[in-house]
Amino acid sequence: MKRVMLIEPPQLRDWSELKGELDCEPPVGLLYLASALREHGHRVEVLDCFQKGYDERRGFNGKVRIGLGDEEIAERIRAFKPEFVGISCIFFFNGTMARHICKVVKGVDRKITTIMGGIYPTVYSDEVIRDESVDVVVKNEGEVSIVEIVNKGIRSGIVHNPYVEDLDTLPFPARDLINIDDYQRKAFGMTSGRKFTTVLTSRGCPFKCSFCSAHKMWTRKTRFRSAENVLREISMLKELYDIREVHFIDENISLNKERFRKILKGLKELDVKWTTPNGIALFTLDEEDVGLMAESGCYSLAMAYESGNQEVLTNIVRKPLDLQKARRLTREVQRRGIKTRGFFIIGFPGETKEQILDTIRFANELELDMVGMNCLRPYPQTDVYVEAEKNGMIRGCKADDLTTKNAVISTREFSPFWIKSIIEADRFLALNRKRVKPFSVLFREIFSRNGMAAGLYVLALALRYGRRMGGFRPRRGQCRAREEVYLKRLLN
Ligand code: B12
Ligand code: SF4
Repeated sequence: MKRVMLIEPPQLRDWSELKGELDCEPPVGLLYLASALREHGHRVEVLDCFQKGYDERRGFNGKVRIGLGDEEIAERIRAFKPEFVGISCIFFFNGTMARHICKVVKGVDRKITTIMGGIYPTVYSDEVIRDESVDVVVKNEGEVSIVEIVNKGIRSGIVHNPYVEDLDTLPFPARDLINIDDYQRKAFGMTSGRKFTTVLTSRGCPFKCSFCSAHKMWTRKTRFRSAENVLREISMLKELYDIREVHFIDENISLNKERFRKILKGLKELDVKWTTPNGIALFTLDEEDVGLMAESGCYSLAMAYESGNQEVLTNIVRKPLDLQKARRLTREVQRRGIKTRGFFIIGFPGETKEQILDTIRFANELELDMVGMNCLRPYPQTDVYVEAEKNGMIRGCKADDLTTKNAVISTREFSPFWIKSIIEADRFLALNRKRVKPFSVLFREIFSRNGMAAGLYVLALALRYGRRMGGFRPRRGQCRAREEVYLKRLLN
């Protein structure tokens, strides 16, 4: 039996990201590693520095570090006395922080073996292994490798194992090592208020969107857990932790229709609400699916449209999404009373300013409940990265710079500054204004609340619609005309 500590590092963010509530979800990857290690008789502790120090902010390398401080982390390592410490880095822009935590571990005891895994060390393995605080780098999926390292006592080098073929053979994530109650914040900006947690039902996506880095981690072959295995996990979550809502964090949960529909049927029977905060691929769905999703407890959906211009979507983003279909399905989702959130990306090499404005018009037209307008981050080894680098569009850009609000690409058409100003402009463009809901949805929302809560909700609605009718807030038609004038100004 060996003692292994698994660490989720603090997160580095841009100061501008601190405006809203930050998402904080359980480190599912580490929990999968923990259960694999425990199956082999090892003792494991999980330290989520981001969650444990959620309210702590410190300056770090010109950014803000959110999470526990070094002294507190060192103290916890001293208390557990691990022989191995695994550090996760699933974000490119958190690489410097993850390496810093390896240094903290070595500061406690140089004899502890540090292991780093996740997409950052997978892509930058040769560079990361040269860091004197990092002993072992794991490429790609971690369950088999971490067990091999600890069992064999591997103390240095790059470890790379084949993928687990049958995901049903993996034990469920060791959620008893965290406190699920600590993760009940407004995850990804959405929750219906029930006790929730995240579940992963598949790994990998076969599509070739030019900006996406998923295949670097999982390849383009999708491996699915069986519907039965997924439903068993959810039923266990309900029994053990009283979970009433599930957030599916798959890249593409609806890819295999038959399996997806089986999961929907099971969710309905389990009476659990659900959502897809990481996005659902609209091009894999039809109207019938949307109906089944609503009936099975889906209350909110994030949808990845990326662009509102078909030419950009097809030829530059290379996402197989038809915008007419996207419009139709979005209306259907809204008609079913499901909340909508849309993800968009602007600033692709080859995109024109006018095409970027089409994306804003499209986002506006859909009247989503929430719009996530992001600038393109050229993740290493993706198609957009290769093209932008070849054409000198991202000079001097490092992994640390690939944060959500930071534009780094400059083309003949636009500068990073222009892209940033468009992102900032989304609040003037009223993209996130409240949608006028159909009466059937309003009634359902009122009657699903009881007593006092229903009364307050009706009052809030009356105020909102009163302001709109009284002319304090522009009506939809007026808003569009005003926005169009604003957009035209942005072109210059
Ligand atoms: C949950 C989640 C979060 C959670 C993080 C929770 C956590 N600590 O894990 C929260 C809400 C905090 C979050 C935030 C963001 N996220 Co996020 N998130 C995810 C999501 C949906 C699931 C992660 C997960 O659990 N995967 C499942 C597990 C099994 O995989 P895994 O974590 O990669 O772990 C495996 C391997 O990587 C490896 N491994 C991992 N760690 C270690 C450690 C060791 C020692 C070893 C040996 C192996 C190992 O083994 C694991 C098991 O096989 C992914 C998408 C996805 N499906 O992966 C996006 C994803 C990671 N997020 C992404 C992004 C962009 C963001 C945000 C910028 C979004 C935003 N606009 O705010 C922020 C940034 C946060 C920040 N500044 O640091 C991108 C990252 C892109 C990149 N390559 O950098 C992803 C890939 C989504 C996407 N397709 O674009 N996110
Ligand atoms: S569909 Fe989603 S996960 Fe698949 S390649 Fe495109 S962006 Fe990546």
